[in-house]
Amino acid sequence: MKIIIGHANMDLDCFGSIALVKYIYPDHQPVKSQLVHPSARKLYNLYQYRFNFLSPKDLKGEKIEQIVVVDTNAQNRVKEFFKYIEDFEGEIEVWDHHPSEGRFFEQATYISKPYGANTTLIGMELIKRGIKIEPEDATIALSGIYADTGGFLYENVTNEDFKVASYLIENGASIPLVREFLKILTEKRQISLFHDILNRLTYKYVKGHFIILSYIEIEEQVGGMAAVIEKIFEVERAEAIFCVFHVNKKKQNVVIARSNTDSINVNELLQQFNGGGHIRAASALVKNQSGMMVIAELEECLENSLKPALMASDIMEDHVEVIKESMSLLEASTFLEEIGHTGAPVVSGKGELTGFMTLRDIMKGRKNDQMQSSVTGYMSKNVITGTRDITIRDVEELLFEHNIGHLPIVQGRAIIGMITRTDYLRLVGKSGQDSE
Ligand SMILES: [Mn+2]
Repeated sequence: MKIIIGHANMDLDCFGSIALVKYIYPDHQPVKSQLVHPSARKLYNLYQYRFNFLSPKDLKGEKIEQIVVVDTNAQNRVKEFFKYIEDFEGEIEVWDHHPSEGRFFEQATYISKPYGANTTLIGMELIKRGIKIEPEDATIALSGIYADTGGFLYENVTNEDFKVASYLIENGASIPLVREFLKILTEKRQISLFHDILNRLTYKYVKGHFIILSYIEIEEQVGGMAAVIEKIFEVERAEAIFCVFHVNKKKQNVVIARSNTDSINVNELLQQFNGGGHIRAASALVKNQSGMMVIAELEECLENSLKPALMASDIMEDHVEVIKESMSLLEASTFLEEIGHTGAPVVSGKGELTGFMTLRDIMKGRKNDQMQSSVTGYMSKNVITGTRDITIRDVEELLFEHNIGHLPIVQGRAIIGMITRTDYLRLVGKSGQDSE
């Protein structure tokens, strides 16, 4: 017998991988993990008949000649299958998109590339071989790619993910179905939990980071709590969220944390509660403690371990080109052209900030034929400024609320730096995101 297996707690990318890998190994039987991840249950319910899954128990007493492993390379994530396989001497082929995690199967053949989704890895092979697939499989596979790349928005997304997505559309994948499978709050109790938590969020600034804390009591643990937290995190503007669920029946606390910046490592933070996970997604189980105690400890932990957030002084340009009050509009216009800027702060003889002059202001003067008059009559005098210790979040708010392209950073009335939209875009453009 030859089999295909994925990781325990099968998710959409796992199903997508199996749907495609069947075209490469038509004689292999897929075997299903005992657990299906809540995010993949709907798809599984609707399509299980297509896969014809065996369960791990069916492997008992069978002679297994070859095992194809998809979407994982970690032996502890496939141990439920190996439990039933005796004296395995066959071949193992691993199709996995986590190459950075190393190679844990000895003597296995590896097909490994760091694409956003594992489904992509297999899809690229189908494209290479010119294989056409059925629309149902294309839909399943496309759901896998959407899930693992966060709808092509996670930093892990690659050119190949888009290529395979396009191939799947060509083969009849249904976007309405994919959209249906990607809804993460699928159960009524998830939605009511979503509202309960939203009503009880506490916002907190810790060393310049904007953090959400939430505490909620529930009777018993339900599936899909992490999905609820992720949905809340999606609509809120915080950099990290920590939710403590106090489970009354068991008198224990489930802590779920998410972060959207590598500067808040929730894995390290929750290790202090014997939990863990990834930099941006982690959880912990805390027994024999009141939920409020856990919240208090979390706050203390954050105060002690968070590094200060980036401040204006970290991203501002120190050297600022300024227009002098004594200049005429014509001089200011030539000056802006020389430095290649669309605007600059205006300073008095004492070097104090008194206004801001843009090319648009100069245009007004040109229309009125006033190019020889002083900049002071045409500059805007109400200048929005920041100080060196405001956070990036404050900078963002100032830029967008006032719809300005330049934010002079001042100390008293002296200009000490400048942040532009370009600086902001550069900073946000390089911030990272986690992958599955
Ligand atoms: Mn995956």
